Amino acid sequence: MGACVRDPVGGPSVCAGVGDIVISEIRKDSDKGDADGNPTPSANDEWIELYNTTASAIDLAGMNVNLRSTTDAEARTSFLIAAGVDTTSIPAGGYLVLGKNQHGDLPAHVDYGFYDMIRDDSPVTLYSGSQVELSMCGEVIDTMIYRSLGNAEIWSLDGAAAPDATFNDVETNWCSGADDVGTPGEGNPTCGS
Ligand SMILES: [Ca+2]
Ligand SMILES: [Ca+2]
Repeated sequence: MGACVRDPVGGPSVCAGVGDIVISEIRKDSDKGDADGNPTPSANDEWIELYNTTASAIDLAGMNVNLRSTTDAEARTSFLIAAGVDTTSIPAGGYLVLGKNQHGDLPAHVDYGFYDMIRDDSPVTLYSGSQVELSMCGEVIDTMIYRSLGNAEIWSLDGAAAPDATFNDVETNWCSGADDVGTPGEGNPTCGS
């Protein structure tokens, strides 16, 4: 992890390095709001699980999460993880779950809510056939791509090894869960088990 000069308008105090934070599991929901069509927290909402590969906690405030379709250049959006109400620090060797929920009104398995970043004309969602990219201090920290995922489906990085920014580039290292609950905030099961 490399330190960077603090941005004068409130950027991150410390920048995560490439591969420090890894996308390890996602739950897709193609609706504009959450899966219920409202912001009330529930187990049905979209989320993205991140893993900290380093030996230090990292404050993710200032990290951008970019979502874009791999087939439709117009289908793209992004949101910034902002310091404030919700948890933005990801523990060493631990997880942080970003959920499509309102700040301060989160289900138990979500640490940070991004529902508030949704505008009617620009829904934040995991597009079907999507690239998810994390960037911080102008550097891409991790990217993962999946080709297709049905609504309310879980996509989990194989839990046989610790999440890794290169390992998660390979689609065959991911698998769909047997249920639509997944393991947000916890290690993933081994694919095929
Ligand atoms: Ca990657
Ligand atoms: Ca998990």
